[in-house]
Amino acid sequence: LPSDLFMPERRNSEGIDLNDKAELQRVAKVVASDLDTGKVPSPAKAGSPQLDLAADARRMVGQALAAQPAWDASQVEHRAACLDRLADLLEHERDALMRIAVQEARKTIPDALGEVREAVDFCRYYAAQARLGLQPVELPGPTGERNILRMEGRGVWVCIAPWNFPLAIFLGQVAAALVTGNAVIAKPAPQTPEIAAYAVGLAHGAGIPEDVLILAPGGPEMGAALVEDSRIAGIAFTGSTATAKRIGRALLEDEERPIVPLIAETGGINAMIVDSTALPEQVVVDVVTSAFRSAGQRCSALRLLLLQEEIAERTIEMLEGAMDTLRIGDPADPATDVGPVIDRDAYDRLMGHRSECRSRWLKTLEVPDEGLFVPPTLIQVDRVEDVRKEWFGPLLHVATWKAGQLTETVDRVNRSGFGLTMGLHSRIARAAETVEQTANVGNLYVNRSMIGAVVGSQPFGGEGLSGTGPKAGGPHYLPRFCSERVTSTDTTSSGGNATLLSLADI
Ligand code: UN1
Repeated sequence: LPSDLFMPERRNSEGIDLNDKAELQRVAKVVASDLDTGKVPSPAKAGSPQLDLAADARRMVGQALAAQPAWDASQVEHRAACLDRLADLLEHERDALMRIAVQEARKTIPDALGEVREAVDFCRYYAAQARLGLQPVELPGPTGERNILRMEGRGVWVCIAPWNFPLAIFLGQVAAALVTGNAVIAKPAPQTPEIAAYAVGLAHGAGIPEDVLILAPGGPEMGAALVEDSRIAGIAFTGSTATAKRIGRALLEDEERPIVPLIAETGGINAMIVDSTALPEQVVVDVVTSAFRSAGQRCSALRLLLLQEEIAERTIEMLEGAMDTLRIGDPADPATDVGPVIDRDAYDRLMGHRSECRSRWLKTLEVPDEGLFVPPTLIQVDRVEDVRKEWFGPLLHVATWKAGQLTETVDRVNRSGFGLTMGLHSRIARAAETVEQTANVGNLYVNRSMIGAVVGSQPFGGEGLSGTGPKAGGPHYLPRFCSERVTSTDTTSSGGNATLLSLADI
């Protein structure tokens, strides 16, 4: 991809120059000026009663259906330019967006900054990809006919976003569906409606018609009502595996209904394997970042650390020391490393699991009394198989493996059925090759942290229970939102041209 078309503005793996303390302080001041930082915002209400909801959903789909053909007929360049303008507006509104991300999603300042940057990157990247890949192409071949392949919008897409990337993933899905010529009904997570509303307002300001992008705030009932409408042409969903399966079932249930694509990006039980040749200091930094940054609330985050027996004790000791340096507290304070979790449900679930494992804690931390802070905790487990669920928070399970059992260890991780991210720390090239060949994951990270995939360079998404692909922020994402249409025309003088002429004459 020519770099003048797209270059993420990233200075490290997440684009945040964390050493630029002055910039972080400046941003934090702006963010804090409008925050009542002591208060925990209450989650948004689910919305109107069920009946109105179904009618609302139908009305929105109808509205979008009516608007989509004109949008699809507009030039790719026009739609891409809208995304570029949206990226400019997001940058212009960065401080306001960060403020909402801190308040509503409880993001730390560096995470809120990363959130806006990633949203900008998605818009610019998909604009660039659309300009490159959505033009009609003539396909060569021996047929003696002219064959034109066109990529067109499919119709109305429903995009359902998670609360953990309420701007970046929300807009990433929406931008991809829009630039490919679809109308979109965008349903944010019920925990994060405000940042979505702000973003949709900016998108309209960037020239995307209001009927082409419609915001549908609400809870699971709203999602279900939209999915049930057989007129929709596709669903892009990021969230839990269970919900993705429910959506898939709903889409296939009705005999009469057209078969439409579901793009799902779901969870994982992400493991990092560390062998005895790994550089201990780097391992510690990367484990702490991968497991505890964003309070562990990323689907890419590390859940299961697998240490080669020989180095287990020493690594755990170092990790315990490193955990003591984590600052847990108010997300609006730029010095904070770990903020609260998203809501009471998440808190109760995580604290329940943590209590059940009490006898196996290797290390846990003190947290502020008020607010939904889950103490970052290291939990010892005997076997890979002991972690059976994705625990979406700052709880890290640790097990050991024996020298000579690298392939078997990867196989055991694979058998969970999830396949999102995996990490490897090793200085042995052969080990990296083995893991690369054996791991059934979408994103493998070698000798680095497991979070912070960069749009355009590190397309993100999993296998198996972790999702359907294609990878977000990668070169194969946009085509999945399109219908491919091929027109084959006989161009010989005795063939189709003559027929077309005489038809035109009639
Ligand atoms: C998610 O948490 O839903 O690599 C995805 C990362 C992010 C993607 C996480 N860019 O950490």
